Amino acid sequence: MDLIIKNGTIVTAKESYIADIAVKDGKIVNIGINLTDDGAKVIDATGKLVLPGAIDAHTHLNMPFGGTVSADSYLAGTRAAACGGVTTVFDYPVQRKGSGIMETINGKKEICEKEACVDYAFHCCITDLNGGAILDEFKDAVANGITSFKCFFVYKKEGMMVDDGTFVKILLRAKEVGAMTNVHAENPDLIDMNTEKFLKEGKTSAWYHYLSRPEFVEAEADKRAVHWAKSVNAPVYIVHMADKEGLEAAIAAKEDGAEIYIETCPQYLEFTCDVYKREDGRNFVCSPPMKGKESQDALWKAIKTGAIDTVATDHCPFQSYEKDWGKDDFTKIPNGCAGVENLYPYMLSAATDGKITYNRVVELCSTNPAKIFGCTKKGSLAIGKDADIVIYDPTKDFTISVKNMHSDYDHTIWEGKTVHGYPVQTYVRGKLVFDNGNFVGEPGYGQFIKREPRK
Ligand code: DUC
Ligand code: ZN
Ligand code: ZN
Repeated sequence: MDLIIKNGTIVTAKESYIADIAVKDGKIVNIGINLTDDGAKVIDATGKLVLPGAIDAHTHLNMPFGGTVSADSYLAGTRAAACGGVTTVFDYPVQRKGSGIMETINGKKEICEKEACVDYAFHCCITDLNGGAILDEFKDAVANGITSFKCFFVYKKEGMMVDDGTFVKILLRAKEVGAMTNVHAENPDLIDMNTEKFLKEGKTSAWYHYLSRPEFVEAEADKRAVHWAKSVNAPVYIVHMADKEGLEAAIAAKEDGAEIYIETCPQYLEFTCDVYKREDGRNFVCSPPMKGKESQDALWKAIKTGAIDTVATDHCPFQSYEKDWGKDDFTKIPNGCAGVENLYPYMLSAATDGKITYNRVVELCSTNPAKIFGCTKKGSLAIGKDADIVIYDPTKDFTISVKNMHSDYDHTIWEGKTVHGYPVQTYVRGKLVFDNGNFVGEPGYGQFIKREPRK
């Protein structure tokens, strides 16, 4: 035995109970009462919760975007992940016209082999079918553990958008090879129309970022994604759901038996569109933008009822000077905000406050993403699983500041937010990577997760 975590309250998606966990060679090998230590390192977790590491199923690390590159490298982003109790990140490399899927993924994998501090997987964003060759490559990608592909309904000018015909081809082929199709749903033509109008009228503050992509812009695209998925009977995973109308349409389709998964993000649960009226509103610019209170209430309701499947971050920070490019023109603000280090503490704090259960947080942030995306060794504290473990102190208050985060960005939308309860230790496959406020991991320790195809 290498490690025993004793007397903590073990939390799974289904139950909570006091027990010891034994770890050997990076795996959970036993769970029980009064386990003998056999010379293993012993951690006393009395009064603490023992949780499976979170899986952030949505990050954009080192991503060329908005005229620059997102501020967190794979090293910085995964270091921050470790310090927030995230033991696996799913990043979104973007396939460009003329490039192959594995060519795109292998480039990122090479960087991660040197830099990643936690385990990692990739969804591949498909932007061009290369005359059909990409669809042919899906099978090979799945055989190599890349079992999810993303379509952007937006970012036409950036060359990332796919049209409906392409989307349907991807849906069908993904289903055929046992993969999932993820979708960023907003309507690009409405965004362009609104943006042009506001710029002509001299309406250029961050508030107009929201008004150019309000609730309807997202709802139309959510409904379109749902409609196609239902029509061709293929699974779809809607990323960063933020609006009530689209959410309700997706839930209704799920209730009708469609295979639809819904992700939302902490920023939509915490902030409303009012942030765009603030002097520093540009720092909150991301797409889709935060919406009104009604949408936020609907998201929380769906978190509570179980209709939302996952919470992930869309972590894509930019430096202040880059956000400042859009001080007088919202279209020049690089889209994206920080979040990977705040995901688990924020959601667990909601549980500490009694809004939801700890079990539900584990389900949303660990068990469900593992199941949906085929990470069979992750997502739960059970014998045989990877020892991705977070020890959490529910009594420890923590006020988030850029000064106590572990990324490379210079500001955070979460500045000043106090969460109730905080991780004290994070283990990735049995190795301690975060200890009482300090990163103690190692770049290059993180491993690529070769995922299982869907059945
Ligand atoms: N939205 C963002 O805000 N940033 C990255 C990509 C995206 O879709
Ligand atoms: Zn997106
Ligand atoms: Zn994203």
